[in-house]
Amino acid sequence: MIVRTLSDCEKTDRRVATDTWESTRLSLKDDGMGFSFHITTIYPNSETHIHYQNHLETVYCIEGEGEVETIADGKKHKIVPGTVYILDQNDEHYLRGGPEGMKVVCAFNPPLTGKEVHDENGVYPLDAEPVQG
Ligand code: 9YT
Repeated sequence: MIVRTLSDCEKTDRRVATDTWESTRLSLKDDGMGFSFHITTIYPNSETHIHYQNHLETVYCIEGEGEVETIADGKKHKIVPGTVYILDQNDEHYLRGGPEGMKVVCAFNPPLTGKEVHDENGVYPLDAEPVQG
């Protein structure tokens, strides 16, 4: 069994910060779980263009408020605590933090290795094929 705390992980390179979000990866590929598991803060009044073409992601809001706009259809989805959004179609989207930002829990399949950064298209490079359920 593996036991970690968020506060310990935040002090290591498991924590990654950008201009619009910061994220601590509690579990990564090398844990062998088939997914990675992250605690992410979306900064207030931010907008991030994301298109995980190589990853599936599930995101559950635990604090704050924000919005996801799916680019293919222009639909805007309000995100509040208790809301989950599931990018089952590798959906290209804008992720926006509300006035107080938002805290979310994310799971990625395939798992992130921890080294990825979004490229200019909001994509993480592929490390492995997704495992379909
Ligand atoms: C919700 C989302 O995808 N935010 C971007 C950061 C991501 N959760 C990560 O790399 O940890």
